[in-house]
Order: sequence, then C-alpha cells, then structure tokens
Amino acid sequence: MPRPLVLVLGDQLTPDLASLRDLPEGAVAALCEVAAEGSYVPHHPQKIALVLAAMRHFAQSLRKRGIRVHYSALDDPDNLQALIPEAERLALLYGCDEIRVVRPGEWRLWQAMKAREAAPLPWRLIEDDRFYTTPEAFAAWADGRKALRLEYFYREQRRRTGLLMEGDEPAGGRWNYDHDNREPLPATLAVPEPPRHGRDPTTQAVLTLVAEHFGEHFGSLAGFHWPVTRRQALGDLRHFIDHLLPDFGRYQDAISDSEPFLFHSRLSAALNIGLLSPREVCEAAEREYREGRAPLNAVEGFIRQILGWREYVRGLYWTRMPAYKRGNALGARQALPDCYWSGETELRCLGRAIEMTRDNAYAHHIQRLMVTGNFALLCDVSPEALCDWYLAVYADACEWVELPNVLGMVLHADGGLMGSKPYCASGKYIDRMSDHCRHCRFDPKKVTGDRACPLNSLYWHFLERHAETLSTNPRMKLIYGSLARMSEEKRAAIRDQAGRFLADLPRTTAWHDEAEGARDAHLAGYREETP
Ligand code: FAD
Ligand code: DLZ
Repeated sequence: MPRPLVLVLGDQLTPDLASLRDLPEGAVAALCEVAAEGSYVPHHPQKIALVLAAMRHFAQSLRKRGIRVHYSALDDPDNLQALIPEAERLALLYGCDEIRVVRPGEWRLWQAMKAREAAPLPWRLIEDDRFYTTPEAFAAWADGRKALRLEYFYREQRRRTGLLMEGDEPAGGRWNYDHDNREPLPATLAVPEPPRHGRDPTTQAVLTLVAEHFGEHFGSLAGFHWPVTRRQALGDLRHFIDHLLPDFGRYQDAISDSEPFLFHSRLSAALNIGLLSPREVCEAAEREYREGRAPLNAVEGFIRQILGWREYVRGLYWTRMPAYKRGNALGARQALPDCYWSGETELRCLGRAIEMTRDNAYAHHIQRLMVTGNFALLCDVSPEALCDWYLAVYADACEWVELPNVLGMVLHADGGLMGSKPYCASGKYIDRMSDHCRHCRFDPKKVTGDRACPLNSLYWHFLERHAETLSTNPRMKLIYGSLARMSEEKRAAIRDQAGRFLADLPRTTAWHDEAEGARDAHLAGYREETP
C-alpha cells in the first residue's frame, strides 16, 4: 500500500485538488507555513494573512472529511521554514514513501521539485487540472505561430468550451465587445460596497501573527476583507453577479480617484488560491446573460478576462520559462522610484494607485497597467525591479500571472510576444479615463513648464528614446508621425523637461539590497542560465 505525503501549497486550497482524489489509507496531507514563502519578496501583509488564514481553514475542512493532516505553523519550533525541506522532514516523520504535489504556481518550485523526482524519497508532480488549459495544450496551440495573440487563443477557448456560443457562432454575432466597454465614469456614480467578512478566531490569530512577523512590509492590515473560506468566496461571487456584473463592461477601463474597486469582481485572489474555480465563475456569469439579467458586453468582457487572459498568460508562463523572466527588449535598467513604496509623489493618479494598493492589497487592472505600469515604463524601470514590486504588493499576485502581465504587457520586455505594441500613454489618457487630474497640481494639457503633467514629456521622451525599435511598428506609425512633425525646438524642450524629471526622481534599491539573502534561493534557477 503506497504511503504518500500529499503537500498542499498555499495556492492549492481546492477541495477536489488532483492530489487529494482517491487518497490511499496511509496518506498524510501536509500544509506548511514557512518564512521563506513570506519573504523572498516583501509580500503585502494582507496577502500573507489571506494565504495563511485560508490554509488554516482548508486544513480544518480536510480534517472534517476524515483526512489525516499535518499542519506546520509558522511558529512551530521544528519547522524548517522552506517548503521542500519541510515537506521532506514530514515525509520521514510519518514514514511516507513519496511526496505528491500538484504543479506549483512558480517555475522556481517546479524546477526544484522536478529535480527530486528520482531522489530516494521521490517527489511526484501531478498536473493541475483546475484550469481550462494545460501547459501542454497551450504549447500545442502555440506551436508554429509567429505571434501568440490573445484574440485567437480566446476564440479557440470559446469554441472548445461552448461558453457564449450559439452553435459555431459567438453569441450576439461578435467575439469581442471591447468597443462598448470604454466609458469614462459619470460625475456621480453609486458603487455597491464590497462584502465584509467576519473574522473568526482562526483568521484573527493569523492577523496577529502576520502583524508580528511581517508588520514592517509595505501595506496595511487594517482593511483586511479577503475571503478565507470557500463559503466566503462563494459569497463574494454572488455579490459580484448580483450587484456588479451588469456594469462591469462599460466601466471596465475607468479609473476613479475615490473608488478603488468600481465594478470589478475582486475575485482574482480567491481564484488564484483555489477557493473558486474559473469554470464556476464563468458559468455563473454566462447564466446571467442567458437568463437576461446582464448584458452581453459585460458578460463577454468578464469571461474574456478569465477564459482568455488568465489562461493565456498561464500558458505563456509555462511554455516560455525560465528564459521569459530574463526578457528586457527595451533595455530598461533603472531602479524602482521611491514613491512605489512611500506613496509620496505629486502625480495624483500614481499617488492614489499606490495608496489604494497599500490599503487594500488591490488595484484594478487599468491602474496596474496604465498608472503604476505606464509610469514605470516611461521611467525605464528594470523588469526585475518592477516584477518584484508587483509580485509583492497584490493579494492576488502569483508569478505565473504577474510576470507576463508586467514583463510582457507593461514593459514590452518580451519584444512583442504578448502585445503588439507597448501600452505607453500620456497625461491625456489619464484625464480622459479618470477624475484624478481635477485633484492634481499638474495640468494634463501642458507638456512643458512647471505645471505640465510629467507624463506628457516622459511619453514623448520614451518614444524618442525607443524610436529605433518602435517606429517601424505599424501600430505606432501615427504617433511617430506626430513626433516627426514637431519642431526641433519643441522636441528639445520636451527632452529637457523629461530629462530633469528623471534625473530628480528618487529611486531605491534598498529592499533588493537588504533582501539579497532571502532572494538567493528564489533567483538561483533563473540566474544560473543568465547569458
Ligand atoms: P476583474 O477586473 O473583475 O476581472 C475578472 C478576472 O479576470 C480577474 O479576477 C482575473 O482572474 C482575470 N483577469 C483579468 N485581467 C487579467 C489579466 N490581464 N491576466 C490574467 N487574468 C486576468 N492578476 C492576478 O491574478 N495576479 C497578478 O499577480 C496580476 N498582476 C498583474 C500585474 C499587472 C502589471 C497587470 C497589468 C495585471 C495584473 N493582473 C494580475 C491582472 C489583473 O489586473 C487582475 O487579475 C485584476 O485586476 C484582479 O482584480 P479583479 O478580480 O477585480 O478583476
Ligand atoms: C504566498 C505564500 C505565502 C506568503 N506563504 C506560503 C506558505 O507559508 N506556505 C505555502 O504553501 N504557500 C505560501 N504562499 C503561496 C506560495 O508562495 C505558492 O504556493 C507558491 O508560490 C507556488 O505557487
């Protein structure tokens, strides 16, 4: 009779996880809280609390099912504080003959576990079937294609799953309703309050523990409201479906100075740690369209994010790693601006996105892409520095989804594999899509001078700096045409304005310098192969 130790990671909290099906009698399920996972980047305290509280609740639910569980708590004196040694210690302790684990969400762990498949105490990796696609299926789709555009992948997913299909045709006759989904916010808008979950003694104990151990990390614990059980996560899904989905589409791209969540679902964290399945979420949204309670543009827009983007970035990650993480097509080399940690900046849009991130461990997609992302792109922040920040500060951050979004979508560092052009934008864009500029000391219409929005000169400066790489891109022809028509005098003034801004921008490497030890193990695999 096999006697496996089944290691369940902090983002695998799914009742019917592949490794938990058909457990042999002697099996022991292990969940391990370890310091290494909390500190290789300085995770937001809300993210650590979410994962640990959800792990503790999940362990309780496994015990209720009659499964034998070992739970290593962060404070246990014999805890080895890193996942692989701790799992191997437990396997020996319980006399187990192998360690089973579902594919982890990060390449570094996958590689370390793969390397132990033939060890005397062997690790057995099991495919993660909680997604619509496997890495193998994505690789088959990508094989032989020059560009891996989301749109084609998404259409194939729609056909394969039948979601929002009428026979062989897309519901409503179109695959994509993006054009209907770009409304700016009206002057007054009532946004429903997000659900607040009670804190039972288990969650309260974790919040205290996290405050003690990780209290110095960027981010406040005060507004913790993440779902830590499947029941709470289902409550969040119900809230989204009933109150937010009908308006999700039209305000999908809007940014508000006061409302952090708008009509976004806030379901990513629950999805990523396994409390919800992408299938149940997409099917719940589709039902609203079929039964006439939500318009097609909203439902299609939402399903595209999950069935399309979420699966697509995961496929890219697993088929391109580890080389993907080293991409730096635009040669960005600068450190992260200080304000990403302090929130201190005169740019209202940036300051508010960072404050909301600090308070909620959340910013919606357009804030991540077009505010913190765009500013970093224009300021030449290196992929490594920016990826570490995004991996640290959001409750939903997992490398398989963070990395392609930051490195591919924001920084264009994969040379255009993911996006056909960089998402660079000037202050005009922020003014059109948000109400920030009304509260800002800068004027989005001015390009030079004391009151000019810095994004404007940075934007043109970025285009000028990267003209050799980007000006031949057909999608950027128009904008390079505008640059070419500017007088040399105007261009020199813009260059000067942006140059002074960049020279005066406080930047920091402090966290990287301090955390070098904690990061060594995390980065070993990637650095080994650095050319
Ligand atoms: P909604 O707007 O309600 O969208 C619904 C769902 O669609 C999300 O819950 C998410 O599961 C999925 N989704 C939406 N956009 C994307 C996308 N671009 N890629 C993959 N899935 C998507 N998402 C993460 O889950 N973890 C990350 O670490 C992460 N890092 C990001 C970093 C950057 C720079 C950018 C631009 C995007 C990142 N995203 C990440 C994607 C997206 O911003 C978040 O999924 C979304 O903001 C989560 O909020 P929500 O649940 O309210 O999303
Ligand atoms: C994010 C996180 C944190 C903070 N802590 C733990 C932990 O103590 N134990 C654990 O199993 N997982 C944790 N996680 C999630 C892991 O980082 C995640 O499982 C891996 O990155 C693989 O996806």
